[in-house]
Amino acid sequence: MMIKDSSLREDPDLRGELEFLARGCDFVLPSRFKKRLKSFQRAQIQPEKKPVSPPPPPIPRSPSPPPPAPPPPSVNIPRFYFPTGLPNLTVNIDEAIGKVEAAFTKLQEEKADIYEMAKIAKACGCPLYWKAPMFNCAGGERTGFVSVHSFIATWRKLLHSCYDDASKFVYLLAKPGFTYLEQEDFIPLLQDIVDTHPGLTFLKDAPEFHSRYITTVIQRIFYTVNRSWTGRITMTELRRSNFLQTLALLEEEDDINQITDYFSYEHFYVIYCKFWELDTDHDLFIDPKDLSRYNDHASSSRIIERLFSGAVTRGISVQKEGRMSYAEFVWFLISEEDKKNQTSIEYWFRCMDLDGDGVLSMYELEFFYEEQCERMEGMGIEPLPFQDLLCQMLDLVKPESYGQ
Ligand SMILES: [Ca+2]
Ligand SMILES: [Ca+2]
Repeated sequence: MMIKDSSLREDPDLRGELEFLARGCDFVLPSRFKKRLKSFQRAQIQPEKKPVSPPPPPIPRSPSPPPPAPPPPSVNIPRFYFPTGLPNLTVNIDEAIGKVEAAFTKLQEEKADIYEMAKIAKACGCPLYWKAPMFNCAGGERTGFVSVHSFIATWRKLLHSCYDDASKFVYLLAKPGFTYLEQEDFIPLLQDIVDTHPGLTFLKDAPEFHSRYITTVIQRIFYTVNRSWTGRITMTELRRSNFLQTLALLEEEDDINQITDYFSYEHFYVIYCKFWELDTDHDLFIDPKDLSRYNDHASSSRIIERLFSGAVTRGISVQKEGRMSYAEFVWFLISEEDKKNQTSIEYWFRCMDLDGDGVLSMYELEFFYEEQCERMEGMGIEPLPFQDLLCQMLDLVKPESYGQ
């Protein structure tokens, strides 16, 4: 039996069936039926054309919002990222606060000045030399003392948001709301160490050296701890370093020269004297000519040029004026004296990576070797040809791709 297409469309029952099928079905249809279904679907999509009336002007409308994202699968992933340390539920904050309050009751008018802050730091269970940052964070810097109320408010806030030493230390030292430490944030801490550490009492009569010592220690801290070279020490960098442990050691060791990391006065003295010798006009800056005299002209003029090019220093003043500050000299000296530490390796790598592509090419190595060869020839020593040296280096390093 043949059914005409037109009669098919008129049949309400069949139309309903077709509409149902057009919505989607998953049983197999005879091919003839499929063809009809297709033409029906097309008719549904394309509304009948009315050639007489002009099309309506487009109505500007905002794009419809995207459909809401499907709800996330209900899998419980335990929290694994704790930027301020792992919360310790066994710590009783009220008990900790009680101890601090008790320490304050022993003080006149329940106020602490910077000297009495030592007792408060110990009542808080902190290393002694956290006292100045604690004092300043609670507003002591402005008024010359901290009251029990202002300190407890600060300390309670800290205990509720910081769960390990690194996060507490950053909270105390950083500018309000910051999660990293910049160089100047360390000044009050170090000034307090200069003022109160028994190993530095002789500095009392030499205030002009306070800032030099403080600058040196800050540079050493950033040289070792700020492995990202950003000028900002993060909590993660602090946790990976030995800085907080070293700071805590200061309290037990009266001879500051025993603390060879960061704080040694002898180390400062050596670094500063070397700088003083080079800085003949004592304006606290040296130029390439001054630096070339370091260690009996050991550095080549090409590497010195790179040292002043901004490859290993920050700030435009250096590049502009071709001079190196005392702070930058500290970095140079540590890198020069200890070529094995990570920062030192990166320091010299940056100097030699002329095009800054993160790879030392044969050309870059040859560029620096060339000048040393000339100098050796000048001294009557026959230098090793670069090719031979290169072979030795390639054997040693075994680079993944040849020539890099
Ligand atoms: Ca100078
Ligand atoms: Ca390169």
